[in-house]
Amino acid sequence: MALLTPEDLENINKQLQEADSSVRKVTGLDIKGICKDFYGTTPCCEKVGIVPVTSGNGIIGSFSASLHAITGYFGFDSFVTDMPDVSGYYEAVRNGAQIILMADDNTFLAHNLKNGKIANNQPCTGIIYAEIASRHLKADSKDVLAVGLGKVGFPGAAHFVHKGFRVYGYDADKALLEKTVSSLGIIPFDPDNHSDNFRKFSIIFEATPCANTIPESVISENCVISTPGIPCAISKELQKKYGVELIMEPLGIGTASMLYSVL
Ligand code: NAD
Ligand code: 2YG
Ligand code: MG
Repeated sequence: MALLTPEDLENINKQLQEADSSVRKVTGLDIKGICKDFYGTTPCCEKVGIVPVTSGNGIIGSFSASLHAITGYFGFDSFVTDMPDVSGYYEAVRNGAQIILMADDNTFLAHNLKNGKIANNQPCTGIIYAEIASRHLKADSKDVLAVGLGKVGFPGAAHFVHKGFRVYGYDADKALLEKTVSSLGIIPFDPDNHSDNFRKFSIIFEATPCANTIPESVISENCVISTPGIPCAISKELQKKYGVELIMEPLGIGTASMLYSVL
């Protein structure tokens, strides 16, 4: 399980602004615009209560503060509770929170107490990164390479399939790849094995906890790499060499997806 670190969350506002500008360049809409269009919701006055959680590996420095900054960035009124855990939950509800945001090591949730809707970060992240990539205005086809088919990657790959894309998928876990090929009907594709169906892609979606998972040979000039996976799937050198438009941000895009999905 790969947990966020305070270093990942440094300058979260700047990271969000940069991600927003890449999303705009690729799709013509900003992150808010995509969420609004995709979920068909708009925030009005929902107050968000952010509850720090101490269980497992404990509180991640600046996690709650980053969520506070992110919710503010997307126009939500939010507060972080003084107390963590159950006392913090009680405090959030008593202080008028309509939506609760909280995470332990395994689950990061958004729960709208008014309408009962609940969201999990992993599928919401996979789906929104796939949705952004699917809107690549200059894509040369509806073919996409999906690398990493786990808790974030699977729902992302499924979203592309649902939108009518031809999905080439890869996961280092062969059993998982086989299972996904049969459940989603995607095409198995090994980026490191130059077999018959080897080719380049103008849309790549990546959701692994590893670096350098996208070899140079699959990258088209000016392709979009939409990747929630941390650390980055591709080196700065390759990004520059191929004019890659990178959509990558550690927490905010996925959180926006969760929030809009529970409105
Ligand atoms: P997971 O463990 O469920 O899935 C990761 C998958 O990647 C696994 O199936 C694994 O076999 C595969 N994998 C590992 N190395 C690979 C390689 N070299 N090539 C191909 N596949 C490989 O993890 P997850 O919950 O899906 O999270 C994936 C990543 O996304 C993590 O880095 C996590 O921290 C990150 N994440 C980011 C955000 C965000 O907002 N940016 C949100 C949630 C998760
Ligand atoms: O309240 C806290 O400070 C901690 N209990 C938060 C723990 C979050 C753990 N989860 C992760 O680090 C991520 N894999 C999921 C967060 C989504 C964005 N990457
Ligand atoms: Mg994110």
